[in-house]
Amino acid sequence: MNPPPILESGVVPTKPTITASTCCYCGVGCGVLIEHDGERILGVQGDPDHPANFGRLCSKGASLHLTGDVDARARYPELRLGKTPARSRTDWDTALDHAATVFADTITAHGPDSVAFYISGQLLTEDYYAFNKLARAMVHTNNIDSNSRLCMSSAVVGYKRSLGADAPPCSYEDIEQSDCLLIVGSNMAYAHPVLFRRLEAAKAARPQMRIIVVDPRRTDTCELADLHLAILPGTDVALFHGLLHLLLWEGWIDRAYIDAHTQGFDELKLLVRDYSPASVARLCGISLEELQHCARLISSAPTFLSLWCMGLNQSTAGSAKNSALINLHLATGQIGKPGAGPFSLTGQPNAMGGRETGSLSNLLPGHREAGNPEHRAEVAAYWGVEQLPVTNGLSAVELFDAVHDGRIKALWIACTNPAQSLPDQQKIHEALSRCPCVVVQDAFATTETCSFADLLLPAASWGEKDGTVTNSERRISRVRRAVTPPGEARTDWSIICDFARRLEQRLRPGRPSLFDFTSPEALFEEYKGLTAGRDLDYSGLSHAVLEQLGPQQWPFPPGARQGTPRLYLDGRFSTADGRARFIAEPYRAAKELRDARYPLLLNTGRLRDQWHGMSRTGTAAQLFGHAPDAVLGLHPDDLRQRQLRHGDLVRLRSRRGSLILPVHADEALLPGQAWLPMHWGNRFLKGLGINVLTQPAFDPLSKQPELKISAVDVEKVELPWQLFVLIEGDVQRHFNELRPLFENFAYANLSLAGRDRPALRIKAAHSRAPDAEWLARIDRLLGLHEGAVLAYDDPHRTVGKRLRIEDDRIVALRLAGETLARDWLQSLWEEGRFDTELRRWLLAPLSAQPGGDTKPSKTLCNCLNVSENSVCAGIARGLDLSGLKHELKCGTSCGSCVPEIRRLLASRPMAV
Ligand SMILES: Nc1nc2c(c(=O)[nH]1)N[C@H]1C(S)=C(S)[C@@H](COP(=O)(O)OP(=O)(O)OC[C@H]3O[C@@H](n4cnc5c(=O)[nH]c(N)nc54)[C@H](O)[C@@H]3O)O[C@H]1N2
Ligand SMILES: Nc1nc2c(c(=O)[nH]1)N[C@H]1C(S)=C(S)[C@@H](COP(=O)(O)OP(=O)(O)OC[C@H]3O[C@@H](n4cnc5c(=O)[nH]c(N)nc54)[C@H](O)[C@@H]3O)O[C@H]1N2
Ligand code: SF4
Ligand SMILES: [Mo]
Repeated sequence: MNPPPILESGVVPTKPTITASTCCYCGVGCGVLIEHDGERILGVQGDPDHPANFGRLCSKGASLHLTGDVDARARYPELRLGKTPARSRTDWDTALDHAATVFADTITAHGPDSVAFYISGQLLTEDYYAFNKLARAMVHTNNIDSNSRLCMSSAVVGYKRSLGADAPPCSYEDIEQSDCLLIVGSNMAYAHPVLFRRLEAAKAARPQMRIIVVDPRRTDTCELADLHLAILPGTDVALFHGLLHLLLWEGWIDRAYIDAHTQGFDELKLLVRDYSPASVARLCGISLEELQHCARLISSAPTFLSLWCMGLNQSTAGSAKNSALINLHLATGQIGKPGAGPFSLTGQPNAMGGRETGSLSNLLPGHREAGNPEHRAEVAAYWGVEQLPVTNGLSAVELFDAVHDGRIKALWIACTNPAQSLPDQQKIHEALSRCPCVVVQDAFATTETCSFADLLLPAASWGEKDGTVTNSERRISRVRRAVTPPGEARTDWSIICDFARRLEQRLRPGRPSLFDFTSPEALFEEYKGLTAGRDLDYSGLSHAVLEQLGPQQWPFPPGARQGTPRLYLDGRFSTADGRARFIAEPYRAAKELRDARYPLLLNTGRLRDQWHGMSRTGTAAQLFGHAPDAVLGLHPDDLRQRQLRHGDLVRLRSRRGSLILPVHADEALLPGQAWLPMHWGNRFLKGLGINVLTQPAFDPLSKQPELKISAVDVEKVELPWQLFVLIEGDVQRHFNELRPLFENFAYANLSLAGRDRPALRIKAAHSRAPDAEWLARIDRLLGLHEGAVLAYDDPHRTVGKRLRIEDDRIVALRLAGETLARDWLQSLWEEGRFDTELRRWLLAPLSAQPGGDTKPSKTLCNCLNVSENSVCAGIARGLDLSGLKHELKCGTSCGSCVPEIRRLLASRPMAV
């Protein structure tokens, strides 16, 4: 943690305070200790007492205090009247009255289903509850869905139809205690790093533990695997059926368990008979031996646990994949005991809370169904309203279709960035620009969706709000406020309740308010009653109990003194007859197929140090060190076939749109596959973001879209005129001023660089040079038009170079025409060196860098700032992992880089 700041006078300010809270990123739900002075967050540390992480944090959690640049935050309500281009600042009363009037008028004129709410797995349970009550009890619509539709809805279907309730039955401890782990469609080394650290430690302590990773890519997670099955994308159902076929054939199933606790095995047996090992191996693109080896590992282990994430859920066969995996656990009796069970990893910090409070259009609070009349009656009675809406609500993709075709006329978006994260962005952008009223409630003003907001409501964010979240292991933790939100930003629950009261005055005047809540605690108290008697019953919990006992796992019924680590120990499931269900569904190929025009399959997912659309992580320069730019990965054979070289700019196109970006050789991929990180939207990369390529097709039951498979092709583009810009300081201002100037460029990638002195860095390319005035504007914005500026212009070759030097250091630079020296110059800037060679380079007509090729080196270890180049040099000197840790200190803090260092060690044999 940072030492307390020392004021200029030398006086140390009053002692910083520590507030315990929860990390706002992934579903591991790590406890964090926030060091602050009431106004500013000064540092974060892992909470040693939190049972999810016991003090650990990953690279994202450990840098939380470096994120959230106040210049990027939404600080004041802003309103656009009519379709004028700009919004102007307003006050909260005007903003919320305006929203209430528009929503009330729309509902009165077009009915309750003409409005919708699109919310997020990053809201707190109390926020969710307020939104749900607002939509269903007050507006009387089921049009409330969340980004969890893109994330967890297939797991919800899988658990519910196989086990009777949406309840992951395991604890993190079970991962450590298991004898055989099947990690499928999850890159937990990147996406759930602290859990992966716990797994690394468990495997080091018990090397006999077996780990199988099923993923078309060889990810960092594979560094821990005894067996990696690089199956063809989308073939998981065939794999699971093939495994069950083998287990049956070998007599490795648990007949007694099946007889006592399940239903439907005979039908499944009949189905999997057709999944012969040879045909399954062929379908999945693996060898027969690999398939058999996998079945043997599973069957010979005393305990077997599976972990999965988006590789299963984000699929048109997402529900089938989930149930086919759960089938394996039921058939082997590997559930309801320590070290065993089907354990879905949740993505967002409170995806679970969303499911508990009913925040998908088809759900209601307390694990109820919107389509079930009894459930509706129960909730209506609890809320004291006559009835709840009967019409089905729309799921995310359908909801935006309805915005597109005008059925939905007022849309409220909170804590999610659909103009970046939904598939088929062309359509989403059209929908949002057509929608008569878009309200966006976000903590950051910079997101792609904010550009469409007619009303922008500034929300408090991590470190500024109070409430609860539930992590992947059903554990409810407190989120606590440390500092005040910037400007006039307000907490989500209070925005919603305030809006709801104003809407009530218009829609049901004179009646007692349904939204008389004065604190998140009051919301929790009302909400928890809706869990009473249900499978998740946590009506025994309260904010006070959580203060006293610490984070607790549900169920936690009244009178409980501790939570419930495991479910189904007695083999009784949450179905009417207490039996789990085998689901017999055949393997179906993914909806979008390759053809001659689109011969590659594009897979998308996460990077280690970025979070989704980067509104928060994208404000911390050091989080760009590991992967600074959007790049497309292709297998080296595919590059060769297309005569592409590593680094070439390509046009990547799918049936829905296209994007220009550089291509890289990626040996972790199978030939025929392409890989793009999901994080880049239109702000950081010119274009409509990576989701302009992806398809909106969704699973018939879960309605979760297929974000992992799109048929694409690439072709080389010639963009000879290149630009490179680097400007230190005031990053957000420069971003906002410069980004609009690249609208007409074919390629423009913006990112942050550096650590202590952050800079904005832009790489751009175009078919021809822009006019002189455009370049002059850039120079003025960069402060390169006057003063201590070194300049060289070659009018014939249209090559231009500008450098601004202050205190013997580069502080701004711009290369136009060609940019060969950019990596060398960036390294000079990073090192704060004013090289004597600079002057010579500057005057040379060709701006090739002196001193050979400087290759950009990514930062492997974020915590201690160790580059890949230094690690490779260390390996060449003969260092092993512990030598590298000792000498370079890499991997000694959060450990997120250790799998990658292991991979480098394996691929570069040490010098002997
Ligand atoms: N660093 C970081 N961590 C995060 C997030 C983040 O943005 N950044 N987001 C959080 C959220 S919301 C989520 S949902 C999770 C997601 O966590 P993960 O699901 O682990 O992450 P992804 O990279 O989306 O996808 C996981 C893997 O699925 C593989 N895959 C693709 N298609 C298939 C297939 O057909 N079968 C199989 N078996 N595998 C396939 C991909 O190759 C990829 O390696 O991460 C959470 N954690
Ligand atoms: N191609 C592709 N697309 C994907 C995926 C993929 O794997 N591939 N994954 C999908 C998945 S699993 C997910 S979960 C989604 C995520 O997609 P999004 O939900 O769009 O992701 P975020 O960027 O996290 O959006 C959260 C927003 O909430 C804001 N915010 C943060 N804290 C607060 C707060 O306290 N209050 C409010 N009101 N706002 C806040 C942030 O600034 C940000 O704009 O992306 C999906 N899209
Ligand atoms: S693993 Fe990392 S991102 Fe996830 S909760 Fe823990 S610190 Fe936060
Ligand atoms: Mo997610």
